[in-house]
Amino acid sequence: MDKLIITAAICGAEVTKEQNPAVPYTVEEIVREAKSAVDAGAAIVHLHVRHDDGTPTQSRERFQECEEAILKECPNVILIPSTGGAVGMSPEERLQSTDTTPLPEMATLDCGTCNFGDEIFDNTMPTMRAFGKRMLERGIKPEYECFEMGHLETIVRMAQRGEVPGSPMQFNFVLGVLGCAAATVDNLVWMVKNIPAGSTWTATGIGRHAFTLAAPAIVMGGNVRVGFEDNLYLERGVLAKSNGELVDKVVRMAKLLGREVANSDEAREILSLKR
Ligand code: KMH
Ligand code: ZN
Repeated sequence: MDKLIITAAICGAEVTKEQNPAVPYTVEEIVREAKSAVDAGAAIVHLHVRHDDGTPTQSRERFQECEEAILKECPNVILIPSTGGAVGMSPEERLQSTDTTPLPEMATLDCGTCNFGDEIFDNTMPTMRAFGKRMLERGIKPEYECFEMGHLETIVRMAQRGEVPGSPMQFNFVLGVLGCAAATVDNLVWMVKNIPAGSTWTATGIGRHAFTLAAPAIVMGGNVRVGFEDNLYLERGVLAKSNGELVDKVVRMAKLLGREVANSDEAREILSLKR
């Protein structure tokens, strides 16, 4: 079994300091949280950025500033900037995160429209095609975000048609978003059974499912994402003081279950990234 790749989703677009004071907004706070996650064992940082007041933004300049600042502190980390942004942003706005210098090695590509709490997260087929085209042209490897079973079937078909980058594909199964597929082991197993041979995958459990989905992913040979974007608590009633604490819990789980943790270069090898 390959080593375990841990991704830290350090910021997200929706969570706030009112919910957990350690949620980062400023460049300095984002660097602090990225470093805490990498020091704890994360090979990848999934990045959203904010204005200083916490408002989510997909500004190219803000991504550039944050990525440069993170890479100064964590020169080897793999960054996966979001092209999902926040609900309601236009595709053009969202794609700015694929415009930085150097280009990101990877970026998220969301695989279908879905409910997102009380709102709609809009990812039409033309939007997905445009994002796929951009990543094909720029050699950016997508991490395919699947919130629903149909998302997986759709993106695999689009890859077969050459509309988005194909084999080897990297999937992130984000389970437990209100309005989407639940964070159950059954759903995770269904997803994993339906990916093309040679693909890699990550499991992300939302809220209290962060660690209950991490455990099966570790034993099934998948990878794990945790972080404030997905979950603010270390355990029931205990807010995490940093993203590093959430990553450290996964590292400890992996150790207990006998799985080694990959560093960023090992993760590049597993994900077939060319640097
Ligand atoms: N903020 C969510 C609406 C991604 O990063 O690509 C979308 C999201 C997915 O976080
Ligand atoms: Zn995200």
